[in-house]
Amino acid sequence: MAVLFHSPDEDAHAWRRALEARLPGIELRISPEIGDPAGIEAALVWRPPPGMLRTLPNLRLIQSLGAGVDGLLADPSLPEVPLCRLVDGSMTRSMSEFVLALVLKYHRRLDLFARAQRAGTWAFELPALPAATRVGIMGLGELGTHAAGVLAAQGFTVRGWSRGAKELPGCTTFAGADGLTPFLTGSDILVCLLPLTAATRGVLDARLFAGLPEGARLINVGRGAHLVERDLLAALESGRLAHASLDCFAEEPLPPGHPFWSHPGIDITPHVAAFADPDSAVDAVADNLRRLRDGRPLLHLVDRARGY
Ligand code: NDP
Ligand code: OXD
Repeated sequence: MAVLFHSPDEDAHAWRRALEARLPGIELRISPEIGDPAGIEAALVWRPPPGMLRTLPNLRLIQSLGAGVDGLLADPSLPEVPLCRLVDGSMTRSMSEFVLALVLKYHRRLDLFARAQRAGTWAFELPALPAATRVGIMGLGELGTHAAGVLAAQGFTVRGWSRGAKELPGCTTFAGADGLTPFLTGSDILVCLLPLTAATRGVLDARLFAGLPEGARLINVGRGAHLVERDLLAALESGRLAHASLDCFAEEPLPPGHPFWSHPGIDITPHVAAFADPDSAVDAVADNLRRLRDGRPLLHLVDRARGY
């Protein structure tokens, strides 16, 4: 089976080695060297240029190399073949690690101490116990559920919000539009781990910030377009939000001169919250390729109507 590989952010040769070890005989064609497009039956992709997949007449599977498929679904010419997203333990663990690091930064007041240092102030303050810090996670899917467990194990008070009702051990859960207000009221640190869909675009806006406790912190590891940027700047200005940690941006890389770069209330990371190590993620990808070959049901299919 010939399989296209396109991912500007990853080591294609590491993926080739890992796939060949699991699927002897696989023909991995690394873009732009794709050979005869008619021979390609599956595409393993992260951020392919719009229109690229439309040129493959015999494509039967689009396997995203990322968890989020908003970029793929934004391509109006995306072929109507099964689209699967990446669910992988290494990615899930790296996201939880990152969220925990940022929650600890806020819980231990490291943002305030950094500010105090810049002002030359000895801002002595001991932290409360983790249980006194309420962390609210928007999105209780593969990543949000795991992060909730890691935070709960660390002793934080964890709350979660999802579209449909869920029960998670150690986490108070809320669902849907009716659950949003009570969820927000009790979230000192808000973590966005939603997929970007028509329903969630711009969800992190002034109205939502107004529902949080005064001085709340925001961690956005979902997508940049979840956030209404001017509303964040206004919320930081008014003190409604004390600080924000942003990993994803509407435009990436964040353009030079963007007000977020120099804002004292914003920490920026360059979309690195979670990553899939090929030696781990290859198992999920190889499994779906085998399923495709054998005509068995694919795993982690995206519901295109829902958008995730
Ligand atoms: P999942 O599809 O497993 O989970 C999505 C969760 O969001 C589900 O709990 C779902 O609810 C909930 N949700 C979706 N729409 C709504 C809505 N309208 N209102 C309330 N809840 C909603 O996704 P993952 O956990 O695997 O990934 C989440 C996102 O994380 C990705 O889409 C991507 O954008 C981002 N990501 C960022 C990375 C980074 O490095 N910054 C790396 C990887 C992912 P329900 O359970 O009811 O369906
Ligand atoms: C993803 C990402 O969606 O890296 O996997 O953002």
